[in-house]
Amino acid sequence: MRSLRTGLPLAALVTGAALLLSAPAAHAADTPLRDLAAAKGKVVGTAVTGSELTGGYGDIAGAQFSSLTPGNAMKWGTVEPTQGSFDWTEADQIVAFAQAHNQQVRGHTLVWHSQNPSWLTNGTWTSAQLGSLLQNHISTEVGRYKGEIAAWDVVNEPFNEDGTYRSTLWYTGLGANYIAQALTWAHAADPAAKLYINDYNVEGVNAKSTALYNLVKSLRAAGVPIDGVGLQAHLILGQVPATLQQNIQRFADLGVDVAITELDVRMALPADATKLAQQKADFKSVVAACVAVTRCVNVTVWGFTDADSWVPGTFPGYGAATPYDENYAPKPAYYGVAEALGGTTTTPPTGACSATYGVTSQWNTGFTGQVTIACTGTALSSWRASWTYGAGQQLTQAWNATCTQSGAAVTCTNASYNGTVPDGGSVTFGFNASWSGSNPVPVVTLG
Ligand code: G2I
Repeated sequence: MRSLRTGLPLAALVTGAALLLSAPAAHAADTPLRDLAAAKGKVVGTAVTGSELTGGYGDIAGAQFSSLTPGNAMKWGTVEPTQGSFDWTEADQIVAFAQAHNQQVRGHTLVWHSQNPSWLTNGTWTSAQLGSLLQNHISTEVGRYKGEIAAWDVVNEPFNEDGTYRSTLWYTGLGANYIAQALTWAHAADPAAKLYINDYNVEGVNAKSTALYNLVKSLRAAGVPIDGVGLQAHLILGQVPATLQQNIQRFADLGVDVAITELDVRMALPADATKLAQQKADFKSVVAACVAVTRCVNVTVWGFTDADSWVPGTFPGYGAATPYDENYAPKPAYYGVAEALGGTTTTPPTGACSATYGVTSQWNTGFTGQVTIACTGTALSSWRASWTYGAGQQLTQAWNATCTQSGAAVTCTNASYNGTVPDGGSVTFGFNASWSGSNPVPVVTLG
């Protein structure tokens, strides 16, 4: 039997005491995204947080994606918080996970105006000092991971919206040539890594993307090692640029690769079925534009779950920007990606409610558990959750639900006050139970 949610054998999931396992009403496509992408000659990736790479999050990251980008772990402020003292813990963890799962790593990012250590941004440096600091940083980090990184976002976000150079410590201190220098230093440290310039709001043909285009063209003409362009694609619902594919194509025609590096599609909360359907169409059209251009090599989402997205923290009132909901159930957007990669959807992705079982604490004879019922794109007015205990566990008490156990079969129905699960909302009930020997996590059925 295979988990509908992750595509992994269930046995592979049943590890760890507090593992969450859900039984979504909508079924994940049978073929993982990474296999669909491979059949199209593409790589599909996600940004990740190293500390999360266990349990259900790790299962999905490993099963569905063929590329990982550290969301923050390789930024200068993370790896060298104090000058000369390095912390590679999270970056190493992500690289090791990727290698264990036969995944590429996109290194992100070497030269940026943001998330730099304060010793760097607060220092006073001559141009020569700044140049050697940057060269050392690039040589150290790229050198450490030599042979292990498929592509580096060497320079991140160098342009203003009007196509002029952004005034950063690098531009101000070193002039526009910092870009060529950074690429050259990175190439010296790992000649096999593909070197990218990465920016946002450069998905369609506009002043900013044209400035990027002209820069790449001139770098190519000057023999500077530039292999690719990253289009971040932090998009707003319903606003995929009509010129996306044309724009990807014009970069490809310069002789560089293109990657969609940070795809997400944010919406005003709460999510509802109409918005989720639009989001599916948006994800699908972005992935389809990449599939249509041979040199578009990678589509990476900026976090695969709404539980791990930068959007709500930066745009209050907005969220639900990724292909999986906060309970790790695939959303319509997931199927949009799958369909653009040639996959077929086994059930209509109009909406789903899922039940997620978790053990919240456990002691030698008993444990406390909970089940969360969550809906996106649809709603419930009453519910029943049932499961079978496989190792003699016995319910002793339940709250926020009426539960009965007959033999191994447990059935819980809503209390008088919590039958309604709204679209975009959830309900949780809890229980105590006894166990001995082992306490395997059951699969919960809703119905
Ligand atoms: O801002 C979205 C992305 C735009 N393009 C470049 C990406 O590198 C950038 O990623 C985000 C991360 O996803 C966020 O996680 O960059 C943000 C910073 O500009 C990251 O946010 C930071 C928070 O601001 C910090 O408070 C927090 O300590 O994440 C840090 C680590 O969780």
